[in-house]
Amino acid sequence: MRDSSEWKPTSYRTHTIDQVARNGEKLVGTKVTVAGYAETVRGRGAICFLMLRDGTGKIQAFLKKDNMDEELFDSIQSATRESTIQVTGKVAMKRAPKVAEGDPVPPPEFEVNVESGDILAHADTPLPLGVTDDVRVGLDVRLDNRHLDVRRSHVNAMFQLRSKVLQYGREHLISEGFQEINSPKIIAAAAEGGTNLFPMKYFETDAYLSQSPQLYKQLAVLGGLERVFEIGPAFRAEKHDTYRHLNEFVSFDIEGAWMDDEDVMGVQERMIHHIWTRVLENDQALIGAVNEYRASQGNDPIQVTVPELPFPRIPYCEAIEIVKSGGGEIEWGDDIESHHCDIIAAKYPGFHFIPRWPMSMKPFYIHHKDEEKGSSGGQLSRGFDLNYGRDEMTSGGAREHRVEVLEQNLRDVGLDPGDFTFYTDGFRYGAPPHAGWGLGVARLLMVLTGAGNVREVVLFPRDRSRVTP
Ligand code: AMO
Repeated sequence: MRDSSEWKPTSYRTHTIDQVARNGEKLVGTKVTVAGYAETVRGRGAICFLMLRDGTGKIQAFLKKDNMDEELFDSIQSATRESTIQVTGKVAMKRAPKVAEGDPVPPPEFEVNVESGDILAHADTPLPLGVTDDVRVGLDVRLDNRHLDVRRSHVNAMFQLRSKVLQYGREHLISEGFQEINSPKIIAAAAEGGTNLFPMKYFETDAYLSQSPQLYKQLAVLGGLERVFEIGPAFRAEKHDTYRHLNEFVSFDIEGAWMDDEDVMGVQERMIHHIWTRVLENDQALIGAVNEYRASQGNDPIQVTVPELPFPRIPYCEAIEIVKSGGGEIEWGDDIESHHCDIIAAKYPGFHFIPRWPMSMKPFYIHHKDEEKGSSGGQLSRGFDLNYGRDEMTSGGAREHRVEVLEQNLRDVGLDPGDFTFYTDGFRYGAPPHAGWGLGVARLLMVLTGAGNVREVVLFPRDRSRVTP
């Protein structure tokens, strides 16, 4: 399932299983060492077939008592499923299955004729979770046993897709001149409002876990780095219990100098376009593994369709009108909730931006949209969201770069500018206008993989009732 063609041998194997399977013809007669999990062990008496699986594929190992140490033969024959086993032997072509006349001849398959080996670790029985059998288990059991859950091929594929999304996102931003930074996660002041911070003891003083790299990515830009991005954890002490909220999530953030809200929406849509294009080009096998599982559960396949550029922009005021005309109850100044999003998504089924939110609904660092008022006369902002279906993927905006206005914004939301001097001082010596956004990685993955819950695409999720494993 993974392209391991460039992987080097390690102390435990000369080849990955996929390398043997792909190069079988060349390797026939060559001695190889492979290692993996025992998926099935069949055969009684003097012969035994071991199906061995590593992270790259599966191969049959053929064992004959006469050809090897008897004790080792017996222990492999009685090995429990998922035990880890290393085998050494010559590659051979498997006997071709009979095909009816006129039917296409399948490509040759290869096996390893085992001469020696080792059981590296025995698996306990019973397994708390079937790895290859289709046993339905709830999400909680899966998460309690994530170490086994990830061995399942569609789950493994989802986490490979997660890694690809980060890789393609990174490569796109680098191509647009952004550089990667790492901001502190132990902080003294809230970026997104003070109520949902996790407090922590920090030597003799109090500190918090960071909710967002917001203030620090801005400081990096003010400091002259111009275009930065960060992929890192964010912590929110919210008591939500939904399919899309976690208390720790990975936020994919950018910030750019000499840019406004429209400029960074452009960066966002080009990045998503690039991610989808690359997945379509390179990762059909991963999508296939997810779809194979979906089919087994009676679900429609996911389809990777590269979204058209530009994404629609539906300004907040227009979004409110769409919701109203679709029968939704909403007033100017209200948040756009999931059930409202459904009405908008019926008209705009793909990714769509909702720019120009009321200033009163956006954080203090967002820039006013000076020249424009909302339909009710309320102040609009240069803040936007990116939505897909009923979910918000991203929020962002142009930032307030005038220090007097910024301090007033802080006072307006009941915060003391004196607590933010580490941040506001960054604006005192010349501050370029700048903008940025923060994207929830797991939410984007829900769109790509068809997952119904962010927990499916987060390795070890943290929510109100889960801090282990
Ligand atoms: P915001 O708070 O909207 O904005 O967060 C940005 C994006 O992060 C994701 N997200 C979450 N994902 C899972 N669980 C959560 N509890 C959670 N909270 C947020 C969402 C959301 O759109 N500083 C701004 C960004 C900016 O303006 O640059 C911020 O953090 O997908």
